[in-house]
Amino acid sequence: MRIKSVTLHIISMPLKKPFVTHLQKVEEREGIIIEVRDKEGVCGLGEGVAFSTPWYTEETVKTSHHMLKDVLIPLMNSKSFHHPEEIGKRFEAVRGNAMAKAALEMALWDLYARQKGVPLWNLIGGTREEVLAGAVVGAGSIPEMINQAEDLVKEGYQRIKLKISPGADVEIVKELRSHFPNLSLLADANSAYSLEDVPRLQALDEFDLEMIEQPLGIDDLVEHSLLQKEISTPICLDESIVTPHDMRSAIHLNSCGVVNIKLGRVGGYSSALEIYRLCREHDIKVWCGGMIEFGVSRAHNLALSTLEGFRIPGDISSSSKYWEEDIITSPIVVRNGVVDRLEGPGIGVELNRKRLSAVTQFKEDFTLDETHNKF
Ligand code: OSB
Ligand code: MG
Repeated sequence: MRIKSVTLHIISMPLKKPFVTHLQKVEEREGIIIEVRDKEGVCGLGEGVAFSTPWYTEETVKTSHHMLKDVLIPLMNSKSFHHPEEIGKRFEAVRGNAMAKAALEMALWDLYARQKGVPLWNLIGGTREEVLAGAVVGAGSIPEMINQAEDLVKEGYQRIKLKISPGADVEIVKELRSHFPNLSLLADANSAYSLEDVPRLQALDEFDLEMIEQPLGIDDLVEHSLLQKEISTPICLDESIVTPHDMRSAIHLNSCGVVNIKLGRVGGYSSALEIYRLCREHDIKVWCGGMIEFGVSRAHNLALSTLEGFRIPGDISSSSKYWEEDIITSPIVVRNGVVDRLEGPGIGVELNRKRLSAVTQFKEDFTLDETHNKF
């Protein structure tokens, strides 16, 4: 089985309303949609989730495009491979650039599952029929955040994540908790704090947050371990966990009790599955993180979240949370805080070609040397 071509679409779509964190206000989402096609015309889909600017990680849409075009797609020409796991391994020869790697690797997993005629969740060993979904409230004034949370709770979400930062934290969490005494709440700081803020973070302990996500810096595995000794709220790592090696270090240091796994951040399925296995072995809880993504990445998130260990609702929202119209033919819909797993082959969604071309800014086709790239 051979890959015949790869098509890359750079797209851009406005969000229904801006998504605000202390680092960035996202109003327009650029992204990369990848199609990998075999000789029979079977097509696997992937999505690059880097942002336009490097506020969340160091990657951008432009660096991902460069890596895909000049490094990763050409790498597929050089040797035959039999399973998408091997692609993950081959990409280890390239430093960093997890989101670019993930975009292509996801598409190859999807293609492999479609060729076998099975859902991708089945191929990776998923068992959950329903995926647990939660939604995120961006930073804003307290009344704005309460309103957003009320709307989301009305829509059926049973877990709400609040974006916080120093000075926009204790009051917010206190007010939201008193408004929603029984709601599952967590706070995501996107690395806004340092160890000097321990008293402020301790002040959050009384509000019964499920966890606090990435309070400290990306490289702060040691500092997170020190912080966890000072606060009772479990620490969940996001930005700090990029590789299985990071995960091993975090386990060794007791830096967290929870990890949010994002396919893009960790470089795709091979790495995500290894991080998942490590967490299972060491009793670290996991859930699936979100990236304000389009339907292709949402469908991949659903596949990943069918794994037995994904017992905490993820940042998995309906396509309609951010988009007037998604780029897939059947948008993702969350009902009563769950989404049914998708039963079609691969990730179980198809591109809405009309919508895709309406939002495409740039498109590029790569024809591969079929004599070499054999599965
Ligand atoms: O830190 O989890 C994060 C969105 C973009 C970049 C980083 C993060 C987020 C979210 C999830 O919080 C938003 C979503 O996809 O619903
Ligand atoms: Mg986060």
